Amino acid sequence: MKLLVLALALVLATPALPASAHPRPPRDLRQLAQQTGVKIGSAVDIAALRAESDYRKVLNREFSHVTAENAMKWESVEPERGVFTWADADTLVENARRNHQQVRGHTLVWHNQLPAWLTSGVADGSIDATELRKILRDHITTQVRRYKGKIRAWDVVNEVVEEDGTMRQTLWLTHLGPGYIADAFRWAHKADPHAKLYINDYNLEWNAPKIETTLALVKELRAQGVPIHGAGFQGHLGIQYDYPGDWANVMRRFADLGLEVAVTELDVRMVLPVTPEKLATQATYYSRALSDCLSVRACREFTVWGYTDRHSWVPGWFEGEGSACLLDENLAPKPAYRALLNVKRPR
Ligand code: 9MR
Repeated sequence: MKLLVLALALVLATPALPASAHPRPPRDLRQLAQQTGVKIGSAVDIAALRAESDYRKVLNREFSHVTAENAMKWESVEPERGVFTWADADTLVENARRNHQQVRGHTLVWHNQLPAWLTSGVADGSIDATELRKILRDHITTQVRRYKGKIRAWDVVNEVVEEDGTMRQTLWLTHLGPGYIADAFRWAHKADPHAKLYINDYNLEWNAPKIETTLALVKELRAQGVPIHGAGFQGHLGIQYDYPGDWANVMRRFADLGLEVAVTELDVRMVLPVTPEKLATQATYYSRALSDCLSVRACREFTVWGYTDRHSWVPGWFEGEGSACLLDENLAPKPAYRALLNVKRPR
């Protein structure tokens, strides 16, 4: 009894700290997003969303933002000219609505995953430049209008700058000239004036020529009054390369132009086999990326390119590499997941 009284007296005598001094660590990524104010997202594999209840459950529990990994790309939504297949994209948007997730639309103008009718028509000359411009305008207008009010942010143009800082010679640039970029943003804005419109790229975290050209492009577009609101950093990293230590500064340079920024496709691959050391290094890359985002006021979203090694583009693209995601094939959290939960917004 005496002991109990003593313990009680001790508890009562301990001055209460303000709640912010020892906040409870978040239970999951959704709570982390609430605590930090940055939405945490994942790319979504629609087949898995439909067929795998465990995948669906974890996605909807953990993530407050989603991006269709492939379902909104042009070849997915208009595989034949004039034949639209929205079912997968609709499924993602509807699942997001039911689970209070915001959506990133990915992607309106890209040089990959274009439908064959389009690329072959341009190649054989049956689609000329005037028609191509109209096709692009219709594509953007149709898709953005369909999801008006349901997509927080669109990747309007994806990967338009080369590694050496020149503009990428895509079918769009060679046939329509550089003005297609401003046009794309204007058409998207007209179709949904409230969506945030992004330019998105990889290696923008560290590659100086790409960074400078992209900044100059954004500056020029803003000067012309083009509705561009965000810069997306894909963030396809690997632990065999140094972490891009200047990333937060690069984000700040875009923010200084009046843009919001986002991490849009983060993953951190490794050369297999997996070892505890590699997983520990991977965890530091993930948590540094989140810390970088949280250190920049304009960083609004932190999205990973798939959350489980069960569905990741990495092994199919980089021979001998893998294990790039936060959760393993069985949806068990890896050290990187736990590391994220411990990241705090800097004061
Ligand atoms: O993850 C996507 C993969 O399933 C597709 O086969 C691939 C085709 O190009 O695209 C992948 O996603 C890419 C994204 O759309 C744009 N940035 C790079 C991503 C990884 O390649």
